[in-house]
Amino acid sequence: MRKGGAEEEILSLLRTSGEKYLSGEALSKKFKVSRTAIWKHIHSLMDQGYEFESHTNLGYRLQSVPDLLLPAEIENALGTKYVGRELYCFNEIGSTNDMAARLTEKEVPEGTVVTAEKQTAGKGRLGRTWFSPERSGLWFSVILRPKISPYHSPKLTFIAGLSVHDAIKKVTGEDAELKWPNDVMFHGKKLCGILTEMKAEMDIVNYLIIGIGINVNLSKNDLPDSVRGRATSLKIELKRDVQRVKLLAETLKSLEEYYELFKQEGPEPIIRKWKRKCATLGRKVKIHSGSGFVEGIAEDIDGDCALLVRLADGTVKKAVTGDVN
Ligand code: BT5
Repeated sequence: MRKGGAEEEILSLLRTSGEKYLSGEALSKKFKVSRTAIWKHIHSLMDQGYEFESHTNLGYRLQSVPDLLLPAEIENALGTKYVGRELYCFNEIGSTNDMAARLTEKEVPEGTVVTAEKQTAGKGRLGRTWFSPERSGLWFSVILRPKISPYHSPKLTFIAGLSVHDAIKKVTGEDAELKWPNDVMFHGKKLCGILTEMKAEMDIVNYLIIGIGINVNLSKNDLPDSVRGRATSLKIELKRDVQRVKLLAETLKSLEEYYELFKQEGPEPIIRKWKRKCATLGRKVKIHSGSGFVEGIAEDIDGDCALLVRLADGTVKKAVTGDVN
């Protein structure tokens, strides 16, 4: 679903006219279509969740907008230069990361964003499932083309984590925590997961897809038993709904800012900031990876975004990826 045409322009005009009614006649003159066509557009917008006051003599007035991931709503809230300026919004899709990968086969601009109200095959790392129920979370992917070697891709996962952290702070006033390597936690439970995928040659990334899943307005029953104990949502924790469109727009804005910072100054400021928000450091951890596990105290994060763990025998082991318990 792409943004489009007369309907969006009618909406935009009604949005800016605030309390003022706009008559069907004035709208039909402005957009050079019949009054019936205007009426149809208004009804189509109502089907999408917009509410209008209509008055026989005065016309239409926009009353409320839905908190849905609609191009017009996202665009209206966006404060970015290029991230999210090209938008693909779906009601239901397998995985936004997979769709983003398909889009890169065409020439899409850097910063293109794919969103979904629901994913039927949301992915975590290593082929795991990411539960993505309808209209309650933010499930989206951002396409970037950094001129970096594949080896540096974890830094983009850090950028995404920080962006989610900052957006949550801005929208709710609350501090989330970052968990190495790819989670955002809230009150000790998983609120958001990040899946960075890429297409690369030996020493250069062709494109990178940052997939972000944030549990915004999910209630406890929206998640299956298998994750309920370890997962949470902003709504569960704050006991109120949080505006998804606003949170998405803020996340994209932070992401663009951190990405620009990364391009100008390299990874150090990102890693430094990430460490300050990190809940993993200083803790006893057990890191599971394909090759077994490492147990010790999480001591630091190095310039490669790897976790440095001090083992019981005093040696330090570098973990590049894995799951922390
Ligand atoms: C992640 O993997 O945390 C990455 C999740 C990325 C999801 C986004 S949504 C938009 C984009 N499109 C996609 O298809 N994916 C990305 P990992 O660290 O492997 O964690 C996966 C594990 O988290 C699962 O095995 C479950 O235990 C748990 N989990 C699944 N759904 C969850 C949810 N909604 N909230 C919290 N935990 C969940």
